[in-house]
Amino acid sequence: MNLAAIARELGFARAAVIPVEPPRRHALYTSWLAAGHAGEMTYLASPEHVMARGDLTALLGEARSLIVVALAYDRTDPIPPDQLLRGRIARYARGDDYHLVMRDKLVALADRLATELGRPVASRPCVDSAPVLEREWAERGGLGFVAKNTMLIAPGLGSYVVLGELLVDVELTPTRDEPATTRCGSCRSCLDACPTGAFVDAFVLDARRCISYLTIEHQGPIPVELRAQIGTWVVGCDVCQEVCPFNAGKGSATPPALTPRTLEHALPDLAGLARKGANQLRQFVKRTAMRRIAQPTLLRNVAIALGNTHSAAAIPALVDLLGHASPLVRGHAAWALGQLGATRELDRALATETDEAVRAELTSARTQAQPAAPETAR
Ligand code: B12
Ligand code: SF4
Ligand code: SF4
Repeated sequence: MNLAAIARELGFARAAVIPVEPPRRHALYTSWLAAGHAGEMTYLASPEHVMARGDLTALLGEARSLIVVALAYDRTDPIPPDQLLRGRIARYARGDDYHLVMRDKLVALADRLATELGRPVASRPCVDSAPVLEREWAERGGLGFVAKNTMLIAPGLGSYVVLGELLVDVELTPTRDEPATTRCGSCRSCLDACPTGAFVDAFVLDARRCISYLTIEHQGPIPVELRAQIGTWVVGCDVCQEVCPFNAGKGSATPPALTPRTLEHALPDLAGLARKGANQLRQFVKRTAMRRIAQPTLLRNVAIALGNTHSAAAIPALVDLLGHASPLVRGHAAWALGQLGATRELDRALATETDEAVRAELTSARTQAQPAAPETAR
């Protein structure tokens, strides 16, 4: 049976096999949790989750092998045909939700395995939120190496890949079992380029400062001192991958489902997004990875991005967001208006706003208001 060929047929860029055995980096995971780097992602620290990450048989008792796969996603940035104020959505989130795409493909892989072996195969597909040390297993199987930016880099492919695993009750031939060495050398471009300084050290990320965490996982107000550094990222962040020399090439073919839906799903018109009603927003994120983000959280991010355009053209959309039902959205719209020096709009809102937290944001924004630039900038 040629597993690599089957995986390729199903659209996976790479596949590897590891025997079911204990991970070697579980202690690094628990020390990362102990340092508080997981922030509000409390599910990562639950005793069941921590235990299962150290024992693959907790997920499938009869597991004999772990197949780990990489799916490549589109790395190109479209060129907008207009001068609209545009935000940025991380590349992995621009097409269909990779969790769904990956799961379907892993189930298809299990079916193919059963057909090849002529017997039923007990299996468990895992992707992302499953308690699996995905990067370690990918490295162990020979898919690539864990880099200083903590990404799994597959040489020849780069890091714009998502990972998935299939546990099976079949003893398959392991693809590799020698330790991979990182190929970063003396490079530290990603560590220096991170806008929020989220790397505590090479290989160690404090999620609490990461734009990906702040825009997707973190509920509630974003710490004021990090808002300006978020730039125009609305969902996720790719900076530490954009600067990486291993991503310089064209990459591999991407399954059509993972290519960006539209220009708006890559570089959204921020004012247009700010003005979408609940149904339109639901439609916009439908079957994408963005569907997991609550609407007020998404609009909070849009408000910050609008403020970070430093363009007076963002003011009308922010005034609309000041009228949103969610105090979270209103508070961040206030901050953004402060960045744009929109003192008149802030004064008007202060005359009617009753929510204490929003009033505090308005007052602080009023104090710090900078004059707006007449030009538009991305
Ligand atoms: C929590 C989480 C996050 C958190 C924390 C990320 C982090 N770096 O820890 C946040 C929300 C910030 C995040 C962001 C992103 N994520 Co995320 N995330 C996860 C998740 C669910 C768990 C990761 C985790 O356990 N982190 C804790 C650390 C300690 O574990 P680790 O990252 O596996 O790190 C290992 C190595 O760093 C190694 N290690 C530690 N010290 C050292 C030292 C040396 C010398 C070496 C060699 C190794 C090493 O040991 C660790 C344990 O095995 C995984 C899915 C999964 N189940 O694993 C996806 C996952 C890591 N994320 C993914 C993606 C795509 C992203 C983003 C690119 C999304 C985006 N564009 O916004 C960013 C990238 C940010 C970054 N530089 O990591 C992909 C990564 C694919 C890849 N090629 O690596 C994963 C694997 C999901 C998937 N199924 O594809 N993510
Ligand atoms: S995803 Fe962005 S914010 Fe997070 S570590 Fe990478 S560069 Fe920094
Ligand atoms: S930018 Fe440099 S240091 Fe960072 S992951 Fe890429 S090669 Fe490694």
